Amino acid sequence: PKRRAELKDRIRRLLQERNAVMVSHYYVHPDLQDLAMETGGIVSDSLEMARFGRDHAATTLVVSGVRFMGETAKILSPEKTVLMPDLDANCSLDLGCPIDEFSAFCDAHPDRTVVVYANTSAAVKARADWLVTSSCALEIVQALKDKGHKILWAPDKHLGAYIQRETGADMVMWSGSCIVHDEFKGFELEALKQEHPQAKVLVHPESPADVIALADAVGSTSAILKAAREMAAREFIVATDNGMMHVLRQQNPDKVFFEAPTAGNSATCKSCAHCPWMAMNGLEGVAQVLERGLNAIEVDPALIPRARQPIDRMLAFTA
Ligand code: CIZ
Ligand code: SF4
Repeated sequence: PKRRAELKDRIRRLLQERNAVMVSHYYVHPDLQDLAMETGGIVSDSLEMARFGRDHAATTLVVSGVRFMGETAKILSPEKTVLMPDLDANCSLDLGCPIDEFSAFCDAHPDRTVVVYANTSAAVKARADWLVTSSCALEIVQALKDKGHKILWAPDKHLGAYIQRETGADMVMWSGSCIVHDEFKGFELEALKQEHPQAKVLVHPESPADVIALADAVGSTSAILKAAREMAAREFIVATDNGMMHVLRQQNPDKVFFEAPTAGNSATCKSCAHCPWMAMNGLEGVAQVLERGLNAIEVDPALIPRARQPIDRMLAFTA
């Protein structure tokens, strides 16, 4: 605890010295969430992280999250220094959608509007017409469908299938998944619901269809937070990364939150639903990168103007 307090003090001082601000995702360690809030930064989903980073006056952004979040920040603010605690923090959706294969997929469907999830590389974004996150994907695809567009969707197959069911849009899909949300299990969730019959079930749409089917509310991290605040229930079962439990409990001290079951979730393993890449972010890493200016995210300058187009469209749509 002493070491933790020292690290936090050092980070506070370094943020000031470096004219830097912290931008943390809901799935990283609670220390990094709390420190971001205390020091004038933000804890949020990737959409709001991107907007905040773009609009903030700091010249250095410290992005605690995964690689695509740092890259998006850099694409929106090439003049800022974007530091990440660990450059190896990646994402199975990004890794599962390499640009060469994705480009060939786009070439095979030239008549379709290309909509990609934020969890992708800068090169994939540079092939896209629209970027979406889970908090705006449904509205954006609905708007495109209403204008007569046929969609090419990548990379998350569960989120894509959910959006297709909800909007009826004509979509061809890449077959990626999130290793965290893909592990939630419908059968076990049904059993947990029976143990807690009053509990409302909140599900992130990167989860499999049989898990989504059991939900009382389906949506992005921000939608899950809103549902937890607004629903009258006292108990909730939550199917998303358990990093979210911190802010859920902070915002709702009188309510009880259970983690939805994953394959490995048992009496001995209560916290399986946690992204191993998000977990690579820590106080030590933040202090080190600020101290030494390490781990600056670089994006090929030749890609930036094109990769920025779909991001700007999304930010304008959701403004
Ligand atoms: O699962 C993720 O990485 C999420 C929820 C990203 C985001 O858009 O905040
Ligand atoms: Fe990627 Fe899933 Fe980790 Fe999010 S939780 S960064 S989607 S692997």
